[in-house]
Amino acid sequence: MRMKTFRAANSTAAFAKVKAELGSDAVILSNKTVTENGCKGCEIVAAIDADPVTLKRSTRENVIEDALQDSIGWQREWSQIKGHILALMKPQMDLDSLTPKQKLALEYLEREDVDGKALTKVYCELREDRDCSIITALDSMVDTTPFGSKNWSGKFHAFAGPGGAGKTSSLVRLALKEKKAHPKTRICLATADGGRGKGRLVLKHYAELAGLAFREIITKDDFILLQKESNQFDMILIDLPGLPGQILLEEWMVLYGMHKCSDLAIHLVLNPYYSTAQFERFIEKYKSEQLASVIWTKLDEACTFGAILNMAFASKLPVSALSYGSGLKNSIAPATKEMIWRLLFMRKLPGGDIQP
Ligand SMILES: Nc1nc2c(ncn2[C@@H]2O[C@H](COP(=O)(O)OP(=O)(O)O)[C@@H](O)[C@H]2O)c(=O)[nH]1
Ligand SMILES: [Mg+2]
Repeated sequence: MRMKTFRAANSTAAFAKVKAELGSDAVILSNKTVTENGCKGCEIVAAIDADPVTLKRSTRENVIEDALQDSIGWQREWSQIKGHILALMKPQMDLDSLTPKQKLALEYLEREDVDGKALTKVYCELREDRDCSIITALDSMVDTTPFGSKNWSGKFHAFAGPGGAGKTSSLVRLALKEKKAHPKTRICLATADGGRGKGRLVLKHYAELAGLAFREIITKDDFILLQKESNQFDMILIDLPGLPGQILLEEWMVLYGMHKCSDLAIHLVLNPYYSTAQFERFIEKYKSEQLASVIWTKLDEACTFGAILNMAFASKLPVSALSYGSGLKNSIAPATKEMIWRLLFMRKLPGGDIQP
């Protein structure tokens, strides 16, 4: 067994070092807060069940062999198989079995980047009933739970997603919206994204301006503390970091002790213009029992909105908010189905603007 101690500014950074050096099979033996030169940080002791002498030499052949055996390779292969199955099914989607109006709607969705899986489902619904409108067919495929204390009774809300997706700004804007609608709500903004600095400062700044509480989560000890004082708050919004390369959301939640919090909903923040392969990767990376909704951002920068339907169908998660601008005001809305239909069929943003 090989054991090593890793230190970094927070658990995310320390865990990224563990993964990079010891790989995915490393076992965490301890994970604690340490103070060095007056600054709090994280120390992880990890071990791997391999003798360094017997570790494979990093030759070009070994690297390629490992890559071929990697699970990502397998995922790609599976994704290709699914692609082939859909390609085989497509000719069987006899559009002429639909009414001209239904056919037009289906062709429109394809142009809007609705993928094969979702299109096949819509086609099957329409074929069943010639009177079935496209909205009726889509209705069972998309769900919304508008973000806000009215619809979300849980206390903890964590915002996850790739770096730059709009997690911090969505969190701040939704907190301010909630505060405006219910001034007495006691809101706490917490950041677990301390490492990079900027997101943390933005959150702290707005918390101070709006008179909201602010907490920093550097290791799991800080989350334990936050849970202990949670009866002071009605809503706790946690900003998660963009997870480095190999780190999965589920393991990150374990690292910070958040996986056991039954009162925690994770909202996945995404932009509609990522590639299909990227979305498939995200579904794997952000898989979690606690995942409760998708927040779509940067709608004002997208030119098609099929991804909203694709993700809703693939993940079965409701959409909770739609963001359509970078400013603080009038740029995010708790999601409703009408908004999604208007986006999908009219390219009309929740604020009323039409996308070219
Ligand atoms: N155009 C546009 N920009 C946005 C939107 N949401 C966030 N942004 C911008 O995207 C950038 C990254 O946002 P941020 O919240 O820091 O992303 P994070 O890394 O996921 O926390 C910032 O410059 C935001 O102002 C949106 O809906 N539309
Ligand atoms: Mg951020």
